[in-house]
Amino acid sequence: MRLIVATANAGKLRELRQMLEPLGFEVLGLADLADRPELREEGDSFLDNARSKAWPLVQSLGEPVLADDSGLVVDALGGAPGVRSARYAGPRATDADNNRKLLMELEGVPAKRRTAAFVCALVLAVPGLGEVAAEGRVEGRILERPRGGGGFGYDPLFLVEGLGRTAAELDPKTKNRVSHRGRAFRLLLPVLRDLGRGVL
Ligand code: ITT
Repeated sequence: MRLIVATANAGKLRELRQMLEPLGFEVLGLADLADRPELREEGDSFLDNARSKAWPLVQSLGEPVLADDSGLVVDALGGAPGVRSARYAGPRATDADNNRKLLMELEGVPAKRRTAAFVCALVLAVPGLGEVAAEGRVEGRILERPRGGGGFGYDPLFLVEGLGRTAAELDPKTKNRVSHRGRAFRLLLPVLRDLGRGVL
């Protein structure tokens, strides 16, 4: 069974594919679709934004869609970059630009006040049925310089609570086990299994 993942982010797609393929799904990202509606993310919550990526696609394709909206919430920055994580350093910001801006904003903030969390909202929207949503979270701390070559986005700056390693120092399986995305995914697992088996 096909499952469209409403993302243009290659890092997210890679991780979600690793989680979904063992359930028997053929996973397609936005880049695999011939034409797609413009997806807007203007909400103030990860959940609203995930919904607004999932439903226009369900409407235009008539098949199930999984959407991910995620980001980094930094306590010393009042929750920023939050839902604006992808565009933190500007509308066309790269991961490197965003990481640079984050380090600048946190300059002089001591280690014990650099607490943060990654949050991920997943919405599975199924035509004619409705949606299920889940949110996952992982706690951590922002380092003063990047470490590790894996993952994507803010991973090299995010020291995962209790592991002593950044998210970019984890192998893909370990990242999926402890990450915000992995946690949200496991909450949706029973429904995804039923969808995959065609009994939803
Ligand atoms: P789509 O909307 O097409 O899915 P996007 O990259 O714009 O792609 P978001 O609006 O959800 O997605 O932004 C997510 C931001 O948070 C983006 O800057 C990511 O780099 C960052 N992010 C999310 N999950 C992450 C993770 O597991 N590791 C590192 N950074 C992450």
